[in-house]
Order: sequence, then structure tokens, then C-alpha cells
Amino acid sequence: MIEKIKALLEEVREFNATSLEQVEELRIRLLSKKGEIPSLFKDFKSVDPSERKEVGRQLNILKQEAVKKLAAIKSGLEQEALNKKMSDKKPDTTMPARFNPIGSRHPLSVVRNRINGIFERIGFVISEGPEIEDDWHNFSALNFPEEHPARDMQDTFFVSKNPDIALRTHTSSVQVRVMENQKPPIRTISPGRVFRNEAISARAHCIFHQVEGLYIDEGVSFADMKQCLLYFAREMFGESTRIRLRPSFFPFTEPSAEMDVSCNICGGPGCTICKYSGWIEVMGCGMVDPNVLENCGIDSRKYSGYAFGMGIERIAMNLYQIKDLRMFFENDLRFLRQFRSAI
Ligand code: 2U9
Repeated sequence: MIEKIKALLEEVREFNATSLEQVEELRIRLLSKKGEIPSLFKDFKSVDPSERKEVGRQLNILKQEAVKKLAAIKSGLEQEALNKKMSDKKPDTTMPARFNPIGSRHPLSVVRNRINGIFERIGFVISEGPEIEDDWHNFSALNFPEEHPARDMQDTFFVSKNPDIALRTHTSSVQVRVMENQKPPIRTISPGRVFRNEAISARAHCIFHQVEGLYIDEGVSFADMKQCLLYFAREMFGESTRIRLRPSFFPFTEPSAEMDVSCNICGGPGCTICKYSGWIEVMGCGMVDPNVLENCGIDSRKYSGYAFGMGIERIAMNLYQIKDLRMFFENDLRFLRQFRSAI
């Protein structure tokens, strides 16, 4: 019996097939109810007890190998047949093309790119920097006093205390780095994401986007700033746009101002958008405080400069009449699809 098992095992090991019929033929001969392996199991009862252990072991090996080998050859042949069927198939040129939806640029990117372009056309260069900043670049160099509320945990997201490392609250920190590393004339704009510890509402978010501008050279005046910002307002909101400056205060500029543009919806007389004032606030600006220039290694007796900063969300809300700032962060495709743009 052991000879018979060994002979069948050898046959199984050497078996190969080119068709499923051959596989089925061997399966019937070896494994079907009346096949050779089941009949060996039947004869097993009459094997001498001294040989049983070894014969039983060999018989089990034979059955397992036969089942495995036949299954492997069968699945290989089936896969081969499938591949052949697929490659024989001619492509159906009448089938409709698959629809590949094209994404659209985020409205904040569209507005940021427009702002960047407007300033780049008059010689400003884009500068970028880290979102996690040290106390010097975010506050101290910008003339924020030690006790200023912006330095508080309630207003700023701190990553560590002592040394104070925080998420930047404005992109002015990037411009401090530019001033530390470059000599005037400096003409730069810094677009980027900023972080403030604020409750989220229709008009405020803890993450928002800014573009800040800085121009430092000999003899730069408030009038230069006004002319530059008038050019920006006309490019951004239309050529009939007027601007007005109202006195304000920032630690890093002196004098400082808020800039309003004439309402681009009603053109002046008043509407719900401008709350019947005819004006819409769009940015803050001012002459860079001499302390800031000195902090960054620039001689404040030789050089002067102006700076400005605006929130991109606010500009986008004005341009597109968006009432709720949270729309920018929800990624609702019904909202985003409305802002297809080439830039
Ligand atoms: C340096 C020195 C001064 C940038 C400026 C503003 C005025 C301003 C706000 C507008 C809305 C921030 O997004 S907002 O909340 N910004 O009002 N920003 S002047 O002044 C600088 C920048 C860099 C070295």
C-alpha cells in the first residue's frame, strides 16, 4: 500500500495541465467518491497495526497535496482564460466618455492671488515664513508692550511658555524676518494663515488669512501710502472706487489708520451692505513705528516706511456678498463650485 501511495504522490507532484478537462479528469480519478484516494482510505483498515502510523501519515499527505495542487492549477487556468478573454475584447468606441469632474480654486485662493497680482505689478515681492513663531518676531520686535492683551493666552494659541512660542497672530512676523535679513529698499507682501484664540461665529474665526504689505526706503511718506492703497482699491473693487482714511492705533505703526472703500454695491448713497454709511472698512495701515525699524536693524533716521494689513476673508465677503465667514471652512461643494477662476 505504501508503494501505491508513493506512486500517486509522485504523480500528483509532477502533474501539470493545459486544460480544465485534464484537471477534472485527475480529480475524478483520485478524489471522487469511488476514486483511488478514498479507496485507499477504505483499505487502510486492513493495514498491519505496526505500519498504520506511517501509512496513515503518507495517506493524509497524499490527499492534502492532491487537493491543493488541483485547486492551484485550476485557478491558474481560469485566470489565464479570463486574461485572454479580456485581451481579445475590442474596445467599444461608441461608449460615452467617463466624466472627470475638474475642481475649482478656493475663493480665498482666488482673492489672495488677485491681491498678490495687484501688488506684484507695482514691484512688491511675496515673502512667506513660519506659522509657529517666537515671541520676538510675533510681538516684541513689533513694539507690543509686555502687558499687551494680545500676548495673553485668551487671545493667542501658545505652543509653549518660557520660551514663548505661539501660532502667529499676523503675518507681520514674516516682514520682521525680511527686515532683519535685507537692506532697504524693501517692498514686500506677506500672504498667509494666521491664528487667534477667538470664538467662531459668522464674522470671526480662530483661523483666518491675511495679506500684509511693507515698503521701506529713504523718504517714504504717508502720501505715498495713500496713493498705493488708492491704486489697490481701484484695481480690486473697480476704477470708480474712492477711499478714506480714519485715524486708528496699532503698536507697530505711527500714525495709524483704517481704510474704507466706497461701497461697491450702492456706490455711495447707502444700502444694507454698507449699513447706509456708503463706506466699507477693508484694511489697517500706517507708517512703520521707528522702534520697529530699529528693532530690525534699520536706521530710522535714514529710512521710513509704510505698512498695511487686510483680512482675505473680509475682502472676499465684500466682493462676493458672503454673509457667513464659516462658509470658507466647510468645504461644501455647492459653495465652492461657484468660484471657478483662471487665477
Ligand atoms: C511690520 C510693521 C508693520 C501691518 C499692518 C495693519 C495695520 C492692520 C489688520 C487688518 C485686519 C489685521 O487681518 S486683520 O485683523 N491689520 O490693521 N497691519 S498695519 O503693519 C506692519 C507689518 C509689518 C514689520
